[in-house]
Amino acid sequence: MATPAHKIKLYTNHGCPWAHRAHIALAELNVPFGEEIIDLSVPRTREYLRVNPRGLVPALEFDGQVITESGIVAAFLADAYPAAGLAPASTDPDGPLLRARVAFFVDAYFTKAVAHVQKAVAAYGDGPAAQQEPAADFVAAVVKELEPLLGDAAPFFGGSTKLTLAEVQTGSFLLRLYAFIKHGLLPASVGEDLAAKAPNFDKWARATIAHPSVTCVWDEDRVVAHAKYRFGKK
Ligand SMILES: N[C@@H](CCC(=O)N[C@@H](CS)C(=O)NCC(=O)O)C(=O)O
Repeated sequence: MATPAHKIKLYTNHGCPWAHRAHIALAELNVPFGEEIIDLSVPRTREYLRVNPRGLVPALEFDGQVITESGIVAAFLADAYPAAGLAPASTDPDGPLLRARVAFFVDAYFTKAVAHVQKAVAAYGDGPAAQQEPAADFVAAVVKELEPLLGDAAPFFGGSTKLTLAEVQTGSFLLRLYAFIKHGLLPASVGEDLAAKAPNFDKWARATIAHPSVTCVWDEDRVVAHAKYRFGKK
């Protein structure tokens, strides 16, 4: 479908993990694109609401067509540029099954695990004791739901040597997870327990967050400082 001639513009904010998904996909596609940074600290302009009536980032303009919702944007880009190999075509012999496996993995991370991390980080200002239960629930969810889906043939999903939609969709959240452990926003036990009880996940996640396409718009100091300000003791 796609040729390098497509006109692509991303409405984004580099601090947003959802918009970050689109950046990871675009970095892997290695296609030129324009970007407009949307200031999320003020009401959206009328111009932006015309592009995306929901007012959120990301929004992708592709040859004048607007696509929103980060998961849909990422999947669209993977489909529009099949040669980049982010996802097999659904017409490939194994395509439907591989796509279903990736979709299930991403769904499991976001429906079973992420809420526990968010709860633990939100309890940062209440001290380590308040973080213990949600932190342990997160590790338990990873052990039960994610670890069995990852072989030890990392680095990337399904033993792939290059990023797939699984890493595109989770990478920005994994960056935050490991940065928050490193900077004390999450208990150190989360890192220790992941390494001990979910070694495949830990290996896969560490490979993912080291990938240059995943770190493309990542500003660790800024994200950590913002989280400490937002969730620290008031
Ligand atoms: N489900 C959306 C979530 C996007 C989202 O929540 N973006 C936030 C920034 S991280 C946003 O635009 N917030 C602006 C607002 O709520 O006014 C997606 O995946 O694209």
